[in-house]
Amino acid sequence: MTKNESVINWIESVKRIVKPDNVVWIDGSESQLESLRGEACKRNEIIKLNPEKCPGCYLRRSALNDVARAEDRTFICTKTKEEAGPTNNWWEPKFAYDKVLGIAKNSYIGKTMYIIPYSMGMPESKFSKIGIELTDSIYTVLNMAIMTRVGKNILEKLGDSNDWVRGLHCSCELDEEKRYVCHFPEDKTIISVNSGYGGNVLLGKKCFALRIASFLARKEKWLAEHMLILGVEKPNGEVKYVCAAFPSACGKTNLAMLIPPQIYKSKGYKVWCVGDDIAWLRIGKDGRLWAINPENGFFGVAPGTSNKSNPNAMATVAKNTIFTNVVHNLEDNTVWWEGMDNNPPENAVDWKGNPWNGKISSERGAHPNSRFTAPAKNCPYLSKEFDNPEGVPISAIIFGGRRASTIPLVYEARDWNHGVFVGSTISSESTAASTGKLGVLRHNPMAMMPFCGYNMGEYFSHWIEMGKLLGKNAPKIFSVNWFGTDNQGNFLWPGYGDNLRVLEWIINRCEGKIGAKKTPIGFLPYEKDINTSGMNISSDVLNMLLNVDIEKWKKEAGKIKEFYKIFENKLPPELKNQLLILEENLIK
Ligand code: GTP
Ligand code: SPV
Ligand code: MN
Repeated sequence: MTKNESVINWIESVKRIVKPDNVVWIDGSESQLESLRGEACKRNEIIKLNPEKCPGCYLRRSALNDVARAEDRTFICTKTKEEAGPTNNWWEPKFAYDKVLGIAKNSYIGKTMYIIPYSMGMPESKFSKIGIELTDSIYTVLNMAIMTRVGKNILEKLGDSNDWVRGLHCSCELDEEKRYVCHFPEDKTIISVNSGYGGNVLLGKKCFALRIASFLARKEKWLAEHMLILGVEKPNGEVKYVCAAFPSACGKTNLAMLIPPQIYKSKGYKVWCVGDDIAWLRIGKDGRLWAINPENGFFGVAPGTSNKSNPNAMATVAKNTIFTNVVHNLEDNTVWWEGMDNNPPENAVDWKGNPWNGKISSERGAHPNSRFTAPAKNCPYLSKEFDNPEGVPISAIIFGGRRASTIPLVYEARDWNHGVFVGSTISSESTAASTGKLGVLRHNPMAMMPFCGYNMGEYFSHWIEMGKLLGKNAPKIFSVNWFGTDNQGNFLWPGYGDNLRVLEWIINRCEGKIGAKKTPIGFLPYEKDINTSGMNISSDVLNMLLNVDIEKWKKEAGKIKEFYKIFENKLPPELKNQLLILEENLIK
């Protein structure tokens, strides 16, 4: 497939370690993928679903212990610990190579090595980057073929260059105790052993497009971020693009695929999806910030996705989609998950592979982190700029998390550095997207805590530096929180489509069309500027959503101060200063 010596030599060196029986190059053709699907079905690795009701769709049940990213087993292996920083697990590279290659040794005996050449970003784009993943899992091949641009043409584009990211995935025994995801950013290499779960093994996604890419982005002066990208089309046809960083399972896919409420629809508003998870942002020739989505598909949370909450996502998963760890409805060989509708199947198999009757079972049928892998082009509202090699110009950056209280529905940062402060102080309740306890409030700066490939203190400095480079072209920065609750734990804000009302306020602010209330934490909306028409929300509730509770914020500032300590002398002075400003504002 290629004469590239760096590629050939690396593959040969890995073959000597893992010892595959066969080697298959993935050429990107539909015929090859179709024969792999057939083979995986024969081996019971995937199940072909009803070809009439879900054409081209498959179901996968993972090992019971392998359902989410393993953050405590994910390592950044840089020469020094300081380079990885206080928020990453660190291993010395030689130690890490010995450890994981020791586990990988001989693990392909009796198996086939699949070689996947892929591009993150449009192959034609100068922003894109190439990777090659070796895997022993057809499920991984099929997912990568949806999530990235895969095939022969990528090798042609690579030519004899040595500039590509090496990825090795070994399923091994799926032994939790020997599960490791190791990144060697200095060698542009990723090695993942003993897992089959998305973020641990689709090496183009979090491992490359965030951890390795963020490491490169600092050097090359751009940003690799855990962000959705969307365009709001106004009635006059003008489209404004924003990107938003929320932690895992906090609403990126849903916001990216937002369907406007009726009163907006009838005026002619549309929302276009450019990406739902990752953005690569660069300063364009015109000095503005431009974003591409390096992915080619969606790896989305299934539970809660319904024709009511996200009809766009439902349309996206209607064909050529892989479902992982959802319910198998045996009546008609389709799938189901909690929150899809109020009609769970009776004759079904749950995500664990056990018989399941949704009408009487007290246990859930789909895993809370069950997922769909669907081609981007299935999305009815995919932006026509999705494939634009230049990306889209960004007017606003939004940060958010899952917070029951304290953080208002929306506010605007005073300037770039304040915005970086706001991003660096995101905290969110933990979700099922990673292993560990649920619902624990944790700091997750820029939603990148699990994904930053170097010292996060330096990452903050890089953000400050990007603001200097952008100067007056810097997008405005906002904070949102869809998850505020009342005393009974009910959400105060309906969310989903109604989030467009908040986006409209954000865009109006970017265009300088409306004023805002100056508060100790930043600019908050005047109630009248949030369009609530066609919505059933009381002025009291809106008040609660837009309230800044000074006592709670004093506690928040205390927690930020505590959190910032871990960065020691790497914390940029600009952020220290922003914390001082917040503290002063709160006692004024
Ligand atoms: P990752 O793929 O893990 O990065 O997640 P994500 O950020 O794309 O999250 P996603 O959109 O899949 O949403 C995760 C969960 O949050 C789902 O259960 C949604 O139903 C819920 N959710 C999304 N948007 C909203 C909202 O506006 N309000 C409320 N209350 N819940 C929401
Ligand atoms: C996330 O956890 O943020 C995801 C899913 O988007 S994964 O690809 O597993 O990281
Ligand atoms: Mn994500």
